[in-house]
Amino acid sequence: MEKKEIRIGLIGCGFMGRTHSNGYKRIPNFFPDLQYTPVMKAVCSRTEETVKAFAQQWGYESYETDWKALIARDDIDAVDICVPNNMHKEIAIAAAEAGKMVLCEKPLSRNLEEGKQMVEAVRKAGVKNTIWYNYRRLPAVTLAKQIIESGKLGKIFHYRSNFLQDWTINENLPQGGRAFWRMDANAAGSGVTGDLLAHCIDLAMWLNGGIEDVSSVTEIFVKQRKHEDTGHLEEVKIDDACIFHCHFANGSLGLFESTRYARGHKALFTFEINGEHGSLKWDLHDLNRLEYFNNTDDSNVKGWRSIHVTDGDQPYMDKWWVPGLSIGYEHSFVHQAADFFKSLESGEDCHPTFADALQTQRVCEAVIDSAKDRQWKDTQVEWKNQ
Ligand code: SOE
Repeated sequence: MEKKEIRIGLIGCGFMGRTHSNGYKRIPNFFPDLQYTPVMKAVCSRTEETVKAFAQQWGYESYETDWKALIARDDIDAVDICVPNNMHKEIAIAAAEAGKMVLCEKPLSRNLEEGKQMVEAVRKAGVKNTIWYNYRRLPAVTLAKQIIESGKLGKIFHYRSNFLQDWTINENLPQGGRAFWRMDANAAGSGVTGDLLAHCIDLAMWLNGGIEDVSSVTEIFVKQRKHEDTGHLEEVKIDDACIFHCHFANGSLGLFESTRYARGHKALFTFEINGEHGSLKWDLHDLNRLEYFNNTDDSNVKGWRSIHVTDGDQPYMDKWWVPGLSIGYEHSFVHQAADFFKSLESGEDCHPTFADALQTQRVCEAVIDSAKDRQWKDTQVEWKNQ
């Protein structure tokens, strides 16, 4: 079969640049039936030495040091944005205006206003777009979605989710710069809300529908940190920790917590959903397992079952090894890339689109506002199971 090539221009060569590049590289090997295939045409980063080395290491044909030059190239079909959040808007809008498809690392933007402009730009240009909320594409998480959609859990009462880390406890850690931009409000927009809770919220709404209103508290534990750009001690303005509760449109209650101060936890992303007939729970540290309690089981064998989601008839797993053999974090990006190319075949959207991710942005903004004003906030979310 003659493949249609999609020439990728990646902007940013940090941690996320690597995850996305790995995603593209695995496509021809593990998704050989796709009609579309990526060509790793160019990568862009400001420092020539860094970007040149990245291009060689990951197999990009060329490199640029100015993202505008990359977008201007005729031999780029899709722009993939892997830079800090404060650059998402400008690059995404320029790429869309140049008629390129746009893939963008999460979160969509620093805030709702920027997100709205990005959504409008891709809508106006009519270009394909997606946001890399990668955890949707882990087989165990996709299986959870299938079980929930089958109605087996019945009426949903509760949804709870955590994302716990501990990497910023050290008060001598700076803010800003290449390594610590996630701690700089100007670069990131928010702290754990946009960085970690955004994942929890994206999954929560995908699995359990729209979030209507929120009430939250946030905390900044270390009030001042040296800024890498200025060298001065500056006020910390990102949320170090955030807890919120909410109402879902389906009548269930939600409870969410995220922090970078949970000593011992590196990336403990979890969710649990409780329905009338059953419950599901999942955790990133054991990402191939889905725990399922089915209240309709015979009473003498009723209990939590631990499903090792590695069989060929479970989501995505027919593409990998043989039943029982695990896959990892990086595969979620391979799956997202594959789903993107598949969506080019079908002409359907590759969810979450920018418009879907804007709904997550609405919740994030309401969470931040609620903590600031110490009041419940409506989210204005419009969710149609994206
Ligand atoms: C933060 O440490 C971080 O890398 C997030 O930015 C990612 O989105 C998350 O998947 C893992 O943690």
